[in-house]
Amino acid sequence: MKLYYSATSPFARKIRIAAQILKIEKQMELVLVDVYGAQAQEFKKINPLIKIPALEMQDGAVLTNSPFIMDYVNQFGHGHLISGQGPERWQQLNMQSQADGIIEAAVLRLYESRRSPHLFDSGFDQKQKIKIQNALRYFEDHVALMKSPNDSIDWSVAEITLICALEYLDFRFSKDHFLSTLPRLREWQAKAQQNECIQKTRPA
Ligand SMILES: N[C@@H](CCC(=O)N[C@@H](CS)C(=O)NCC(=O)O)C(=O)O
Repeated sequence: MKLYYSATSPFARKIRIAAQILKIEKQMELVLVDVYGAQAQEFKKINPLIKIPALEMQDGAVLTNSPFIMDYVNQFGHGHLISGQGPERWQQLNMQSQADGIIEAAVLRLYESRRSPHLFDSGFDQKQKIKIQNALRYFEDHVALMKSPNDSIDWSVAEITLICALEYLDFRFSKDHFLSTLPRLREWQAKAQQNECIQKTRPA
């Protein structure tokens, strides 16, 4: 397998964490891609959307979009990152979706902040910020449903995606102090950060 990634991409980080948990990282070659640089033209042949992550699977075909890639690596590694059936499955997928939404809104804010100052749309930025706050409040209220932050071996796609979202907010928007009024989530994050798979995949 080949994972096209960048060191700072939180979507790609989800897959790198999953590979560590599933102990398949030796079977996953990491290929660094700068989607904003000269490589973009070449990478377009792999993912026409020019987005990372993208995974070249065992049979050579390509899979894009991190939730689908999660599904594939979970099956490949015979893991338990996604429950097979019942309400727990939908709960995990919904939590993955909420945490992915936090990342998406944060990435949009980053892109907006990179526009020339006179083009920066503070209303758009504020809308994305509110989405992030709403979803974080959802996790604060549902933290009891999350698996133990101390033991990444037990994690599902929900915990993996949430920690990537929280660390991405710290990485790009630490000034916003998003967790200042969310003590349960803060505690969850502090414990989750002690896991080796988090420390090993953190952008330098
Ligand atoms: N839904 C996609 C989102 C992927 C995504 O937006 N990746 C960002 C990097 S974090 C990217 O490649 N952005 C380049 C662009 O949008 O032009 C996923 O979950 O994989």
